Formats: sequence, structure tokens, C-alpha cells
Amino acid sequence: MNQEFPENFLWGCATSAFQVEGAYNEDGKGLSLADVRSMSVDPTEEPTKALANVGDEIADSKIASDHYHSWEEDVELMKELGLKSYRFSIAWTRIYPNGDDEQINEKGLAFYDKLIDRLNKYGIEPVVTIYHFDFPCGIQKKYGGWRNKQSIEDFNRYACTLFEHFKGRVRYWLVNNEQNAMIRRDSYLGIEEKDILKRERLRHLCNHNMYVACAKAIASCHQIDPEAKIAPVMAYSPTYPKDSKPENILAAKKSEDLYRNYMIDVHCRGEYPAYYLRWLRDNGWDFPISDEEHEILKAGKPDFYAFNYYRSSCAEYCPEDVSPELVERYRVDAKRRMLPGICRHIDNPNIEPFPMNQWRLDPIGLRVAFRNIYERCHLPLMLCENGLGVPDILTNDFKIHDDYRIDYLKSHIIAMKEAVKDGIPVIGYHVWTFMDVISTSEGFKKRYGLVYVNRDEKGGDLNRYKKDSFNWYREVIKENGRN
Ligand code: BGP
Repeated sequence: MNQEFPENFLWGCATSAFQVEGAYNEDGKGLSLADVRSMSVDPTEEPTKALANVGDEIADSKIASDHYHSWEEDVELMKELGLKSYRFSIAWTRIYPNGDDEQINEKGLAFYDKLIDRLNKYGIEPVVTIYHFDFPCGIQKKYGGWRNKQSIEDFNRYACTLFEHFKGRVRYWLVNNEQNAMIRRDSYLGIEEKDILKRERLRHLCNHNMYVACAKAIASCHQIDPEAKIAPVMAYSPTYPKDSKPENILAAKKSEDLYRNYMIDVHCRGEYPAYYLRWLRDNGWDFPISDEEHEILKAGKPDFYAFNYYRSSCAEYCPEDVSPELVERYRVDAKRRMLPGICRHIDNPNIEPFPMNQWRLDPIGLRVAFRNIYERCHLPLMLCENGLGVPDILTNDFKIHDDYRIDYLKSHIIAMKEAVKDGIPVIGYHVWTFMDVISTSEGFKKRYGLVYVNRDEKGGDLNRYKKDSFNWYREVIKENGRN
């Protein structure tokens, strides 16, 4: 038998509430920013209509993959797949429709009771994200969301409700998903400020408040359910230098420091590195940090570290004289974003784009990611998302021959195996996604699932069909990663 992965390795799949559940207003659910966020095909054009749309335009999460109604069928498929873990998120607005209601919405909680109990019954470990992009519109409107310290208290109250209610039934919690990606997208933060400097300041303030909220929730979890393990999830892609010119090597290193490394330090050491605070100050983006907040950050350290990986990135030195407008324009574009005088992201000249979606695929980058993160945090690592987003074709006999997805997943699992051989304690791997879900950038135009959901932007019968990758992954799980 294969020696690389431990017997209790969590072979899993992932989804998130607003991308999969649908039933956006059923059983008392309130609206979240993710519900009202417009679909944006061009990631460089930030949708700014999020709040204006509350109540009149609901993005595709109205129906999504209809998992709220089809969860039993979906869990049967998970059982057939042999999943060891299922990573999904709880929608804050199903539990507290406005985010801070006095009463718990019992019907919302009951949905997750059923789901979690069934997963446990089938021996599928629930790995539960508490907050995946879906901040409640109620408290966003009431006090401005993450920019306001009240959000820290409201988030902690919501998280404590979950820790108490699911004590003993959920052993792995994920506090929040991709805070580092979220703070680049104003629609997830409800930021509509026009002035560029003020906007940037607000983003950093929201970022800080989320770190405090994260640490506070971790400490609460440890207190309420000391048996449970908890961690945040970051978006991670190692940044390579364009070439071996010293200025480009430094640029890539600084990019990693300012976009990702500092984050691991805040989570795992409970403090911002000095270079980061100085960078904020030099740009006029700094915020006060109280003694109490320093203590909270120190007190809430994760038990393991979790990240999502899709592909690597590449950077070169960026001259000082770039206009703030251009910087702002490319802020959410992972391939072009820039920090004048520091670094600018570019397509890696050493990796050909994958024809189906133009991604620079890089399985070795996953091994690099495991090594980099582990070197910094010295904690067990869980990969929470890895997958390929492309259009799939449903044949006339209801098959999906997605050998391209199998190739992608296989090469990344091999890279993860090499990371394990490198001595990294890896505890779990999750394919993004179990079934097709709404892509945050392209709706149903691209798909990630092992299970096809028969719908497009206009609708469909929502029937489920197993893709070839489903059958392939079942064998991987059965063989504990031998492929
Ligand atoms: C991650 C998010 C997921 C998911 C994935 C794919 O950043 O955590 O929610 O959406 O990216 O991205 P997209 O849907 O834009 O293709």
C-alpha cells in the first residue's frame, strides 16, 4: 500500500454556501453581499453595484445548484464517491438573517443539522467554513460592515452559536475563506467609496478588523470546544521572479511578503511584521491598533493552516511612476496587479497558457506552496481548494469526458505527494468543487465539479451527472492517493 499519505488522510471536495445552495430567501434566510453581487466577466472591472442592488437584483445565487433542496441526493453521491471529508460553508444569513438578530433562525440551523448529521453518519468528515464571502446585508447597511468594530462582535457571536450548537459534531472549522482575495474585491466588503486613497484605507481597515475577528473566533472555539481544530483559509500562489535579474527576484519576494507572508505572520504569530506596518504608514493606509486588539491577535492562533491553490504567479520590478488609476484598475487582476516601486504581476514567460482557460498551470507550484507555507507557520497543512475551471460538454448520452480535469488533479496530487515526501505534514486535500457551482467570476460558464449540474445562465433541469473525473477520484480515494 502506498506509504505517502496517512490512513486518516482527508480526501475531500469543497463548495461554498452561496455558490451551491440556492434558496436565497427561503426559510427565513437574509440577503448577503455575495447574493447581491453582480456577476462580472471581466475581473478588472469591479462591480460596484452591490449595495444599490439590495432587494431588487439578486445574482445567480437565487437557485445556484439547488443544493438546499437536493442535499440528500448530493450526499448520496458523496458517499458513492467515498469522500472522507466535505468542505462546505454555513451561510451566516441563514442563522442570523440580518447578521445580528436577537433570535437564531432555527430553520436555517436545522438545514445544517440535517446535512452534518448525514455526513457524520456516512463517515464523511464535515470541514465547515464559517464565512465564505457572504457578509450579511443587514449589518452592512446598519453600520458599514467590516469597517466598523461592531462586526468583530457580531461575527464572534455568530461563530460561538455554531461552536456551541455543533460541538462534538464538527471537528474541523475554517474561520473565513480567502481574506486576502476578499479585500481586493470591494463588492465583498460593501465598499463604494470613490476616492482612491480613502478606498484603499478602508480596505486595510476592513482587513485588520477581519484579522481581529478571526483571532477572536479561534479563541472562542478553543474555549467552547477544545477538541475541535480551527484555521483560516488563505488564497496562495507562489510568486516567481520573471528572470534572475536581482531587481526582479526582490520584486517577487516583496510581492510574497506584502500579499501573503504577512498574513501567515498575523495569523500564526499574532502580529504584523514591521515591514508591513511601515508600508501601510508610508502610503497613508495605516490604522490604530489598540492594546486589546494586540492581545486578541496573540491569543487566537490556529491549530493547522489551510489554503487554496489553483496556479502560481510571476512578478517583475515595477517602476515608481505608475498612475494610481492604473493601479486601481488592475487591483483585482492576479496577472497584472502592481505596487509601484515594488512589483508588478505578469504572465509567466516560462509556462504556456492552458488552451481551455488560459491559466498558467503549475503543479510544481503546489509543492512550492506547501514548502513556503510550512516553513513559515510550522503547522499541519490542509489544502481546501484545488481544481480546474473550464466549460464542460454534456454528451447526448449524459456523459462528461473531462480528461483535462483528471490530468490537472492528478498532476497536483502527485505534487502534493512530493511535498509529503519533503516532510510536510499534510492532513487533507479538497477538490474544488464536488458539483458544479456558480463561479465567482463567470457564473455557470465555467465548471469545476466532479458532478455535472445541468443548468446554464438561463436555467436547466438541475439534474446531476457524474463526470469521468468522479470515477477517477473515487479510485484515488480508494487507493489512498496512489495514481
Ligand atoms: C476561490 C474561491 C471560491 C471559488 C474559486 C474559483 O478563490 O474561494 O469560492 O470561486 O476561487 O474561482 P472562480 O469561481 O472565480 O473561478
